[in-house]
Amino acid sequence: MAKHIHWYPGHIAKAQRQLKEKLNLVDVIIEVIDARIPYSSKYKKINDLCMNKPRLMLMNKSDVSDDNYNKIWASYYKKETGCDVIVTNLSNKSDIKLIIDKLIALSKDVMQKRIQKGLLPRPVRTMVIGMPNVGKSSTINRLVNKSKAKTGAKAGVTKEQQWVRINDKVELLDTPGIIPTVQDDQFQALKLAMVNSIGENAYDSEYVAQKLVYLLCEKYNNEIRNYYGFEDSENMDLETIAYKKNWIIKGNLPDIKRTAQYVLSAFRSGKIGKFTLETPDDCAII
Ligand SMILES: Nc1nc2c(ncn2[C@@H]2O[C@H](COP(=O)(O)OP(=O)(O)O)[C@@H](O)[C@H]2O)c(=O)[nH]1
Ligand SMILES: [Mg+2]
Repeated sequence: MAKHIHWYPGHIAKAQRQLKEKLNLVDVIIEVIDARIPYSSKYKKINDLCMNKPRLMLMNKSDVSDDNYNKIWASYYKKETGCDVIVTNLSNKSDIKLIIDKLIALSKDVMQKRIQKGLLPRPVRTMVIGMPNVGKSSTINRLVNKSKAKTGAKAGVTKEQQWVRINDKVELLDTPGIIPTVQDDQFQALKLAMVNSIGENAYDSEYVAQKLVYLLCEKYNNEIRNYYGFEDSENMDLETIAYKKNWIIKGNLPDIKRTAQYVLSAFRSGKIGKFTLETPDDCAII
């Protein structure tokens, strides 16, 4: 099995430049990360990118991540970054309201500074950034639906982008900023693949699924044993799962391909349980 995860950095410098141009237009940045991998889904050079602008961090997908670690990570990042951090499940209306409330709170500081600089008051401008698949578009959609906003083009913004009025205090850029998942660390790349943040053709699903089973066994041994029905004597691997399911292909071999897909989707949907794949300790951060 090919072990290396590949990516194609050719377009990345250009994307980074375009992202910076967009970030220049906003006052407050909404940074979305995946709560199942709070370290690997967070861009390490975010401070350089965000130029000291106030930031609201969303640790998203809390419905499929470990409640205990949601709390640990949120307070860890609050302390480390000084940003407001909220744990979100975008299906929760109350979480959408919380995001809006936090934006309004942050907008007070921003507007105060504008007034001090002698600038005219206006709604605070915000945009959503993050790696692929963390929930950027969902965040935008939920904020916009909530506001039943009318959209309107604004001067100085390219025509593909529009400011959407969330309420009389907040305007949101209707397209997210995508931070490419460039990872020089193969273990981080592997975890991004596990949560579906890397395109499927960049990795070997069977390899990633097997590593996922091992990692979950390390962290959530009981839950995994129960879900797959592993006996003490059995290897906790794809082959065993395939035989248990009776997924056999020609030559009486276990159908590893099918098993890998099953394992990945069971984890990603949260069917097995609410799991977080990394802790501040095992990432030895910053
Ligand atoms: N379980 C769960 N899934 C979510 C949540 N927010 C978004 N998603 C899902 O994650 C996937 C990627 O979301 P999307 O907004 O397209 O991510 P983007 O690539 O960052 O724009 C979609 O299938 C969403 O339905 C959440 O809070 N919980
Ligand atoms: Mg999107």
